[in-house]
Amino acid sequence: MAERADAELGQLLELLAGDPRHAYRVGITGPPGCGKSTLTMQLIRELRAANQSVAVIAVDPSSPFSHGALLGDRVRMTEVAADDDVFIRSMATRGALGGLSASVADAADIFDAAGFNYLLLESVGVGQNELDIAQATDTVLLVQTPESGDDVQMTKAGIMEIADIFVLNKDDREGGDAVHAALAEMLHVRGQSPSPHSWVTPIVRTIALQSAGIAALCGAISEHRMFQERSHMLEARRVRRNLERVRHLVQSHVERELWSEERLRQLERELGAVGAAKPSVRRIAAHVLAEFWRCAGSGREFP
Ligand SMILES: Nc1nc2c(ncn2[C@@H]2O[C@H](COP(=O)(O)OP(=O)(O)OP(=O)(O)O)[C@@H](O)[C@H]2O)c(=O)[nH]1
Ligand SMILES: [Mg+2]
Repeated sequence: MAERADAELGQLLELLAGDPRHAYRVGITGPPGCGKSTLTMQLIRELRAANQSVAVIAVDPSSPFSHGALLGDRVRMTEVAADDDVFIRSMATRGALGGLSASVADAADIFDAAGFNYLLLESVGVGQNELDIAQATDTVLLVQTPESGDDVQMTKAGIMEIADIFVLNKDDREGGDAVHAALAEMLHVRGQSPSPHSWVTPIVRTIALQSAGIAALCGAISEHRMFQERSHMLEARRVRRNLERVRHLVQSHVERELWSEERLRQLERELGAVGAAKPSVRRIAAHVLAEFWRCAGSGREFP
């Protein structure tokens, strides 16, 4: 429903607004096939054992990397399908208004109001996705594997920095120690030192297929949550998130108003007109803006 972003959804979100409940949002991202879905399944088990209800959104980035893996995920996830306190759905990002973070945030509002304790958000890390995940969640798990040795050095700094917790999954395979060392070195270079005011990104080693390391991972998530609550960073993170959402909504509304098909065609004609001296692009832009403000001020519709 949140993908439709229509008036109905707007009304529903309006009704839900002001509900003080919050599902704690955990993002699980990392390269294709690193074990995100398997880890998600294990986290569901662990959280259910602690009597926590869990909603899961598996984001399908509609990219050539996903190879229809989501279908496989769904099959595996039928294991928990009968449990009323677990809700799983996948969302396509293709064509979603405002991209991943906007539609996920709308869906998350609905899960909040439904009273879920946790919301897990799985998304394959490609391009902009990781940054959207960080935007939409309270704790980000960045999953690596023993095979991601060279990637640790190569991954853009900005991506590594979104990790609140590193998960080194598939630790049953060769090479885990080297990747662990590379991650630890990177964190050291970043100058992380323990203090009550800064979070030291832990590296948790797991074998999701064998349920190994999952309790430690849940422990790390709880600690990050408590750290953020104590330091009021959680509140700040949620305020920042909502600020971005408001900004996005306003921006896309203004964009839609400004750039009708008709206006774009008209501008194309103006810019392509032969003969008479053409006004500069700056002058045309100023003209469009002036017209827009005039209409906004007078309550008239922008032509
Ligand atoms: N050896 C080993 N294999 C694992 C482990 N965890 C997951 N796998 C396997 O790795 C493959 C991919 O796992 P998924 O959980 O689907 O990975 P994913 O990151 O969700 O994949 P995408 O959503 O396609 O990006 C599957 O065949 C899993 O069984 C592990 O700890 N050790
Ligand atoms: Mg998956």
